[in-house]
Amino acid sequence: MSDIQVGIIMGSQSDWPTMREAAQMLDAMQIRYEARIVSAHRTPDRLWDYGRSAVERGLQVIIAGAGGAAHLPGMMASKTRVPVIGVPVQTKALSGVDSLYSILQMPRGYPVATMAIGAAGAANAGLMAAGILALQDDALAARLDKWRADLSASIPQEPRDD
Ligand code: RP5
Repeated sequence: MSDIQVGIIMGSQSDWPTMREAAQMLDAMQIRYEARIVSAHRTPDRLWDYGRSAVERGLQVIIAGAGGAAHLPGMMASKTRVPVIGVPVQTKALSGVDSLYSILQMPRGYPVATMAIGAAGAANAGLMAAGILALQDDALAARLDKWRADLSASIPQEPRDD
């Protein structure tokens, strides 16, 4: 069993600028992760192997991002009981609504926790993973609480004229 807690997977290199937001959040929370390109369409055997071995490798959360016909998060949820957080990557043709619907509408029995489209969704996926892991990790829970308090404190009371 490896010491990797979270697997970040994405359908393409072109998803990385979005999915890096999740990685940066995990870095900030000091969570151990790996990032891999695993395409449902282009590398289906890689997807299968990743899902088949996820439990035995000790992964606790999988963050899966894809765009367009975004089958990766749902297929991964079909293959492993490790919780899957889905990130719809923004697309040029349909602005990511295609990705969102592809990830969101799972059949009963195979849930994917679907985030918002794009960078905010990827960052929130990192935070969601942190919240799940914090249930069993007091030090991480303290880091997450501080991160949330710092964000709250950074919001000004009044708007300013720029
Ligand atoms: C999906 O197709 C990927 O997740 C990516 O968002 C999209 C486009 O991939 P590329 O053509 O940029 O490799 O599989």
